[in-house]
Amino acid sequence: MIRFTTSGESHGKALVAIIEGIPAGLKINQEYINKELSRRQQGYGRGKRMLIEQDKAEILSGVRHQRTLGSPITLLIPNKDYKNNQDIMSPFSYTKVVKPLLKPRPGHADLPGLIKYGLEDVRDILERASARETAARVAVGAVCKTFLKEFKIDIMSYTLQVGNVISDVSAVQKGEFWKNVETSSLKCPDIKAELQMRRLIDRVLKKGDTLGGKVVVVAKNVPIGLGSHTQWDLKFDGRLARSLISIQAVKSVEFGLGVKLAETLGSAAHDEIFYSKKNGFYRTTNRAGGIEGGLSNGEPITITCTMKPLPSLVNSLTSVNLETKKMSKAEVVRSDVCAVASLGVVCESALACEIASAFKEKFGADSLNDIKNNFNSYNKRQKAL
Ligand code: EPS
Repeated sequence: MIRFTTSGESHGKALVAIIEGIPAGLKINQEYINKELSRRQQGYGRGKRMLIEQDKAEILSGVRHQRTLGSPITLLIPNKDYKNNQDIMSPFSYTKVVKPLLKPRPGHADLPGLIKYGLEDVRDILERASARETAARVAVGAVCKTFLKEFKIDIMSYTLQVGNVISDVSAVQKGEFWKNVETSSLKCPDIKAELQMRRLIDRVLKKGDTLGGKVVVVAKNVPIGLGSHTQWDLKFDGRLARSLISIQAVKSVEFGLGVKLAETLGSAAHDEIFYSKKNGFYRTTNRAGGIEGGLSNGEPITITCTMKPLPSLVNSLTSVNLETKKMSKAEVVRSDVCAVASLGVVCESALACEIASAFKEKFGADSLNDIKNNFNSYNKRQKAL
């Protein structure tokens, strides 16, 4: 198993992540981790906070002379904005009076969080609920992606939709697709749609509102047989869905054809099986999104995630003052208009961690070389079929 935990508040001193289960002998490249962190920070529609932060991860443990030791890996990402919030976030004494935030924002963890934890200041909840935490997940994801790359497993994502603007993916030339995604300010392969998305973001910003959207995340070269049909909590789609739906603001996760399956006939909903001596078993469609019966089937894992419009609104919604119990507008705090482009990178990371974990369970060992041996012998068995 590979597992991780994160810690840290949005405007506190730093975010921390501890990853356990990465095998020994994996070469870690700090620049790659920082590149992934920077990809997450980009995107048209992000707020002013992104002008303050330039995320970099410091490795505190688990890596020696660029190689993993098999021990827990600790990553630390300082929050540059801490210096502007030292009184607000001080663990002990503070010099200035810090006014509590008393009007919970609908759609956030503010109200249920305060009630559950018996606290009074909305900030006590929002600091940890903030999507700033996803920076730590991306640092973890970069380590897991590094592990998966040893087995040629690649994970990428693109923006399918922002608000009501949908990219016409079929109109994009195959050779241009991923090039467009990485150069697009919204990670959108369809350049025309990207322009419309940007205009929409500009209009919505002026109104003090926010936008959601959809991203598609794809994992290529995942071997057949990750996950299992034998028990509910071993099913691969269930595991991947949990890792993705736990990302801040993600409200739905669809595999392959997803919700379209409701209106599709059975004869057009599945991926027929073919065989050739050269390719072994193969498919000509991937409607299942690479998972059948809770097991990866060797096709690209293809998942669409929907993000709700961010609930921190400049034109804020109706709420109640916690002290007076009088109707009031919710707190207005700095935020983004649209974070869909960042979501893609976070989804890649979440997927990388869960795939890496299932991969290690299947081919498990403490050293990377032992895992490679197990993987090669499994591939040999498959080829002999
Ligand atoms: C967020 C609010 C904004 C975002 C933040 C997520 O932060 P702030 O309140 O400091 O302006 O910028 O995202 C990040 C800081 C980040 O690194 O992605 C929220 O409320 O979730």
